[in-house]
Amino acid sequence: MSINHRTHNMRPLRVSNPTTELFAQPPLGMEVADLTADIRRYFGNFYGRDKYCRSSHYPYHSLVLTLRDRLMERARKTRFAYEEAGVKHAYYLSLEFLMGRTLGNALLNLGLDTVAAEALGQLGLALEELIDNEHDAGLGNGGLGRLAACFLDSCATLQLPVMGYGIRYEYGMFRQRIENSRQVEDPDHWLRDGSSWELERPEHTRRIQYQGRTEFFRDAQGKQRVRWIDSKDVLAVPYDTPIPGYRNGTVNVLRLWSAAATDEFDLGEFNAGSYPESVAAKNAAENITMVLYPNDASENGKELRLRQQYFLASASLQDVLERWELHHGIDFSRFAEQNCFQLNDTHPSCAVPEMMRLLIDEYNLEWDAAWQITTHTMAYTNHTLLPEALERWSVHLFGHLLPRLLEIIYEINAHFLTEVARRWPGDTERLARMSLIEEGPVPHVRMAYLAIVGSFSVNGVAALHSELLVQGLFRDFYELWPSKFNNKTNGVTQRRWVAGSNPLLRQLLDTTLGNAWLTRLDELRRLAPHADDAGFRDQWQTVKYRNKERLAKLVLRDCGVVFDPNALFDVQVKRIHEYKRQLLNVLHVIHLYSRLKTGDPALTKDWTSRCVLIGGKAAPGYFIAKRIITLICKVAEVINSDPTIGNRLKLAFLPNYRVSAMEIIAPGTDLSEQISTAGKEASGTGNMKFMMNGAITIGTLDGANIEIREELIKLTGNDDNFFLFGLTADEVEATRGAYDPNALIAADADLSRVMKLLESGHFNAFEPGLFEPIINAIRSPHDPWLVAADFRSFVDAQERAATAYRDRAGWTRMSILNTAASGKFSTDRTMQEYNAEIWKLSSVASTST
Ligand code: 26W
Repeated sequence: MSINHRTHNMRPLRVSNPTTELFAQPPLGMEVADLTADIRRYFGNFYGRDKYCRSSHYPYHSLVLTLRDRLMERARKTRFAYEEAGVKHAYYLSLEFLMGRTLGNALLNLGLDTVAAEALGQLGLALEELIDNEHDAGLGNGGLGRLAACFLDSCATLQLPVMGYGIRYEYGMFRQRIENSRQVEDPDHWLRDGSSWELERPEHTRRIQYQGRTEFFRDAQGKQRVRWIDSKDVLAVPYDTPIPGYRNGTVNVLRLWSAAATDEFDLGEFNAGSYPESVAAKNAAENITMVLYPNDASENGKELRLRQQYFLASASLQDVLERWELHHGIDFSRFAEQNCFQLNDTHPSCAVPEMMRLLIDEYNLEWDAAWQITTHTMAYTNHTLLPEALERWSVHLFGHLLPRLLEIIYEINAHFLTEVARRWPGDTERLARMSLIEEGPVPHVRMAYLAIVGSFSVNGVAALHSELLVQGLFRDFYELWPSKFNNKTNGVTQRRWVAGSNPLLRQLLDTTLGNAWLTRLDELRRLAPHADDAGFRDQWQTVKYRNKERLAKLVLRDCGVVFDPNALFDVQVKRIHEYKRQLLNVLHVIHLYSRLKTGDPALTKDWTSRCVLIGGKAAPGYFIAKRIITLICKVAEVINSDPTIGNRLKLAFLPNYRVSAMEIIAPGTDLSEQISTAGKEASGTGNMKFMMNGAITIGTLDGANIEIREELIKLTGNDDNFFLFGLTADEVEATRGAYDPNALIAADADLSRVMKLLESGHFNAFEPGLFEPIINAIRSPHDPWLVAADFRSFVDAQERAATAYRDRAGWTRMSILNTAASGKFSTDRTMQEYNAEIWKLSSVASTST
């Protein structure tokens, strides 16, 4: 039984005898001469350019195609190796893959970095320039999307059969400009010049259904079945991007789906005599993958977003099921042993009912068999505790767009609630609480509950977060199925976040420790003894200083602010959100400013010069977050233009924070701001990038900060290497209802002075009332983020940091120890845990390196 999909603009390979002869070829050379020959051929013959070509565009694409050839060769070998070994696969389903740039990472992982630099040199080109001109693939909002990208790097490095499935957005995360101290969003048409890394695979096009209705029918065997008819269909065309492991011959695949109209879609309209309308309809179909939604924490309930989610889930499942059918026929008895889907938050959770639909309606399985397979292949990762970020879809919208899926969800719910009732007879409140349908005037489907019920594993992304999930949000489900719940603390890949972004540190680590840390980050532990070696500290400090110069250059170029590399570089970069408390950071900066302005020498005698950098995007509809950006910009203007302040304090807002900016920022940072209200940041991953690069954290006991601090304590036996402050998650909860920020402000002279400055209009001379909403938020007893509550302890921690920085040897020691203790935060460790406890895949060595 094969799924009835039509393939469109497909160019099938119809060779009478498609033997291996067709693709048998000797491996491509990896020497300088091999690269120059290929680059020349692409430049001159494929692109047809010559000595008159002045643009770096063609040399860049010629280099990329030269590398892609080598990646494709390895991707094929890797696929065949997996196939021959007959191993289980995992599929990472994610609406976001925040890949950033690819060139530098591909060269590093292929082991071609020096060879390529030399080859280009011979051709009169500078590799660094080509790397710097590459556009970021910004197909993600923030942490969740970048995590997916780091996961892929680690899976390929660990030689795990893992494939990424996502959406090929035409427009990625918006580009942020600051105009008149306000965020302005520009579209990011990253595909305008095409991406040479990807390969279109039209032969694997899938058909996706929307709308229409369902009907019962009897099949040839007289069995009652359901079909989904009169639907408006859209095609999903896959594009594959190769994901190389670190120098191991393995190349996995990230498959991104792009929407295309079907042929009959417009034909129908055309026959009805409305050609322009038919072309418009075609456009509407292709709109599905046009743009990434830029909300990182609050769901907005837009129909197009649900279309995207189903598009990804359906195309990816069809892809996997059809490949299964090709190799195993329609016997699905071993499917769950061989396949696993990891859902990156609830965004792809349509996969649960879609899997049921495909197995039952398309492959004719019985409900129980289909449910058995579904619940043994799906695993769900939660990335947030914020209630406003939990996805719910109105039943009405859901039923209109995906009628067959809604029926299936109702049936899943009926089976599920029967199980709940058996376990807790008569507990009707619990039934209502746990139902997949939230009742009310506008009933909703609860996507997180759907994901939990449909999965065999549910995990949070840091120890505290996983604990809070089972105590709070998912408590009822934990009582029902305690063994489903587990923790997988996040990580980041050291290949991109140390080796690629911090070449000077890479060099120092290599000469000190050898290069095993590139695949076993725990090796960094061996740095610890060197922290007591003055000569080594000098080398470490020199590396940091050079990286601060590089960062200062970026700040000057993009903010027009001069940062002196001798000052303490204090950095907070992440999405702008109230719970992340950029506001607390600004209040501290205002506090420092007001101290300097008193002119009282007692207050400023041992001053530590400080450069504060803040960067991040606000969701376009998030009013208060945008106003916080304006506050940062306005405070920066006042401070930076005040000659009495001079170099003692600088503040800059970095526009358009993105992956490639972080590659410059993390290595040049001294102090990493991780200051969320405890219990709100699921994990954080920027905190890990900073730590690996030798920054010291100032942070609350939140997310992975807790584990960062624990690793430092384990390594050193003390907690001297982390600037801790703030209420704990328990204390935050206990404060609710009894919070009086105005009393706190009145009782604290420093905070009073800061609020007075803010309220006096000092930072908004020509726009009275501009910061009223912010002032009100701080003074509100309902402020969920408790900014005023943590001010005192934050300022004290900042003072400890400033004092510590004045002792350069001591600070450098702390810096080294932070890098030394960061081994746990490699996604290599994270992926090994997912694999050992959830996926259970075998690693398979590829035949080439
Ligand atoms: C429905 C819109 C939407 C979109 C994205 C809601 C929520 C999200 C994500 C949960 C946002 C996100 O990126 N979360 C972050 O995930 C990281 C990786 O696990 C964590 O390190 C961060 O703490 C978490 O905020």
